Amino acid sequence: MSLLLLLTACNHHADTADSGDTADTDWTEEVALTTEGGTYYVMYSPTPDPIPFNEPFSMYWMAHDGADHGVMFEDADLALDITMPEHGHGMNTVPTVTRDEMGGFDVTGSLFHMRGWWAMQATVTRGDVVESATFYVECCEG
Ligand SMILES: [Cu+2]
Repeated sequence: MSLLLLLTACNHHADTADSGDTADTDWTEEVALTTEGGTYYVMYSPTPDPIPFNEPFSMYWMAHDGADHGVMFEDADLALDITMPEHGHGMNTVPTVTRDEMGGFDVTGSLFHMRGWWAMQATVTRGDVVESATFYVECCEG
């Protein structure tokens, strides 16, 4: 657990260094992405869907091997860093990540308190292989 916290801290530091320079960001909403090293194929789905404004929502995350609908790892760990890159802040809540018996992750307690673009950096750790993918979400319909 301490390792995950450290990784989250490091990622947050990188985000902070980049904040204010989002001109090159590809603001595209995806629900499935391959991590930057090609090792993991990460998917998520929110509940409710679409994510509501200023209300708690849950997510289910899955980490597969590098191929779409490949093997879902049962022994991976997931850390999320959820921020608004254009504003340099995160959420006011701390989500809880719980791995289920299938190897997926129930994430509860997220809340988007501002409209605009949010970035969810998902970092998957399995053994020595730590890779991330960043999912963008525009908050919110309605
Ligand atoms: Cu904001």
